[in-house]
Amino acid sequence: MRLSKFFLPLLKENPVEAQIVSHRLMLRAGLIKQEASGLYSWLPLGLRVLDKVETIVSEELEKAGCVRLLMPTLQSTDLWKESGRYDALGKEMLRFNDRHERELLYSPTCEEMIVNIFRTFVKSYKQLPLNLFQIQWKFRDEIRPRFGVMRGREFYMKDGYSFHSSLEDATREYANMYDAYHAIFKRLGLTSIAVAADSGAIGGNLSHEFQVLAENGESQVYYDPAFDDIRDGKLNVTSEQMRELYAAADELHDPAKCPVPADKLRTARGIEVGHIFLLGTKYTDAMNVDVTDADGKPLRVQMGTYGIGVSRLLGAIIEASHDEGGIIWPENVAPYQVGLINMRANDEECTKAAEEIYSKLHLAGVETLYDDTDDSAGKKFAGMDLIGLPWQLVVGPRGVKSGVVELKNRKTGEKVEVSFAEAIERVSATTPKKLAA
Ligand code: P5A
Repeated sequence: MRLSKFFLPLLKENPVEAQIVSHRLMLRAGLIKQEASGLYSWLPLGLRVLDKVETIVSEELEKAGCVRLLMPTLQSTDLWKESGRYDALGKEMLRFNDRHERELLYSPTCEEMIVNIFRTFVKSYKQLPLNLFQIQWKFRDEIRPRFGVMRGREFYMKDGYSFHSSLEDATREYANMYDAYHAIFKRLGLTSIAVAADSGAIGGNLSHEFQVLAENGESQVYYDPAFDDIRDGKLNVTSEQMRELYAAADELHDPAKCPVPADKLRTARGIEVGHIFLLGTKYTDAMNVDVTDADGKPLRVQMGTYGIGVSRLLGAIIEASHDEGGIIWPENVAPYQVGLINMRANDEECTKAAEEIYSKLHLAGVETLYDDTDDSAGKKFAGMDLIGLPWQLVVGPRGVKSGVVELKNRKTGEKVEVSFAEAIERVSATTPKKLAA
């Protein structure tokens, strides 16, 4: 993409309304624009990252055996009256009437709708287990939207729902999702800790929040120091061993029952990027959902539900990966892999070299943002640092004469002078490959 043709409104000044670094950087780097409290437009650069996060979440879930579908953002309130949750979400749930005076709501979550889809089509235990998910906009009229996309009113959520013929099988799937979530967050460049949590208005008897530790997190978490060693690569544990380690959200932490001695216990702030729930029969009881068992008798269906804050993840990734200059995108979610800077757009030799490198990067399948504008070098460098692409490739008049360009790694700051061919080779070597189907 040529910057001269792109739409990248960067802000020079720190926006006053942004209290935390990720919100500030998302506004300054032209990723989002606030439209009203808790409502954001996704500008082209932000949308590219959102798409990449969505793709990774979707690929990993399909790998773990889940099947994707899509439900509408609006639904009738009838099903919520049936489930008994019509009043449970109170003012967080946005309700309104259509032209026929039928009451609708903007989905804050979709347990009722998916259960209704399930009972329409699935009649036999032989069709189980089934794990369906969507990635769709949700609306919750949060009392205090803040920190940009971190706590929005409209936000993008991955919501998954699984159906089982026994509680034992639902518990197995809960563990499967627990592992899939760790894999997802790892691929996004994040380390997550799963903490025992309260299941709130969603319900069920067992739930875990996936927390990414960050100073600006809204949650307080308590955990075994072993998690720090796992994060730092000093300790390797199996998924079963990890699930045995103590980790609890604020509301469930009980010092009297905590097996980790007080002087060893770690506490930190965290961003809740995911939340899984073992539901049991809460919704299938309320909505009367059975399948037939092997003897043709009715069998009550067991469920689990699994959420990921897809839009919130962008805030979490930036909180975990930035410096004074701006964002540092992990390769897997970077909107482009390389920023190609033509230092002298009015110099014929320079432009010829930059154009040639641009087309070779394109042929090599490397997503490139090519700054072909006639802005000053200083502005170009600051802009590239701010938007945080993994690599910067600088084409200047001096280097072009001797056939070299400067390759800068955004994360380490390391700069090397290399031939055109080597620069292209190095950048394409780190370009994320698509997951094999
Ligand atoms: C699980 C999927 C649920 O809604 N039902 C369907 C269950 N869980 S949850 O914990 O309430 O939400 C899932 C994840 O969504 C993100 N999230 C938010 N992101 C941005 N702004 C918000 N206001 C917001 N509310 C929830 C969180 O990451 C949460 O874990």
